[in-house]
Amino acid sequence: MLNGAMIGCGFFAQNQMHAWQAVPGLRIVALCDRDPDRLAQTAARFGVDRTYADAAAMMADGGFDFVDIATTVASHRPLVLAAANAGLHAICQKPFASTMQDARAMVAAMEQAGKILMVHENFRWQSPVRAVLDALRDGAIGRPFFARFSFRSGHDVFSGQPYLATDPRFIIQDLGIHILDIARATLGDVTRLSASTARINPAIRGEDVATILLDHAGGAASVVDCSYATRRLPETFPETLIEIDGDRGSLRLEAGYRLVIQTETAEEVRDVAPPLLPWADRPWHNIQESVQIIQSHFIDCLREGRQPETSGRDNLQTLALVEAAYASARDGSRIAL
Ligand code: NAD
Ligand code: 89V
Repeated sequence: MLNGAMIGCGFFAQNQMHAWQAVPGLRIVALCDRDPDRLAQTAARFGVDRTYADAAAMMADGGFDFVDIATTVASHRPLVLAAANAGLHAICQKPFASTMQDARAMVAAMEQAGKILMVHENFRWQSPVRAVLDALRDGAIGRPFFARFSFRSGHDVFSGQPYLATDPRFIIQDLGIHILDIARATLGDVTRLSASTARINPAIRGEDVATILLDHAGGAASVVDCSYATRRLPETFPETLIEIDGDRGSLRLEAGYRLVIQTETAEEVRDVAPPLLPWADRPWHNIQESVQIIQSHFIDCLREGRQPETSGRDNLQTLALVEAAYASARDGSRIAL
């Protein structure tokens, strides 16, 4: 049996708690939140006895193998460093850090402690995205040379996550980070990038539209385009639509989780809709399923002593794209990575 402790009992941690309950051989034995109401409600909802307002006090009491850090970005560095000092494995929510310096410090501290650090970068674990990755790896369209990774929505994300309306950075840091990570998982690391951004919604502080052009090390080019200012039907939140051209065919992950693979001689259409887990609700079920998949992956890695696919070190590459996108959008430059 492995034991874990959750830090942060807010909006998204509820999904993480549900997902932990579905992982065999795993218990969340302690919860921590500075907000006493959220802490008490989450403890009652998931039947956890040990509760703390202070993460240091919880880690000092111990009795668990890892912490799951489900707080917003400002607290990530002190909490990950505290986990390293306490000799605990850690999962940390995205965005992992708001500077590369913070991110590198967290990776170094966990590596020195000899503990596993995974970033909860869950979008590449969505089963429709995995279907695309599998098709590519099976050679369904040959060698990819172009892709578009597109997330365009008018869904109100601000009511559940009010900080998204007030943070100076919005769509690249919150959502684009996932889509850039999918682009890396699909076509490999990036050598050059340029980006432009816009703020369409006057009621928010940061950018709600971003268009990012990427050159990948393997020779392919891609476009990552994101918008929370797009009013269209069908509303596709929270689907990432993907199209990839290869030298032997093309594939498209279309709205409604329809995967179309075309070659010169055949067309195959697959329904790759994610299942609606018993605790999930539409339209979030796609994301919720990926939470269960990534958390199961983390536990497999702990048991087998191997690095997660979405480790802290891997996430440095995704974060570098976020930083480069903001820098490019600011001054119009094309950035080498
Ligand atoms: P939230 O504000 O609703 O919850 C965060 C909680 O952490 C709050 O209850 C707060 O009191 C607590 N907290 C903050 N610092 C703390 C500390 N040092 N010690 C103890 N408690 C502390 O935020 P949220 O919407 O749940 O988002 C949390 C993170 O999850 C964000 O980084 C967000 O980007 C991410 N998120 C990820 C996904 C995804 O699909 N991967 C979806 C939504 C949110
Ligand atoms: O996945 C996320 O990080 C969320 C949302 C889908 C709303 O962008 O914040």
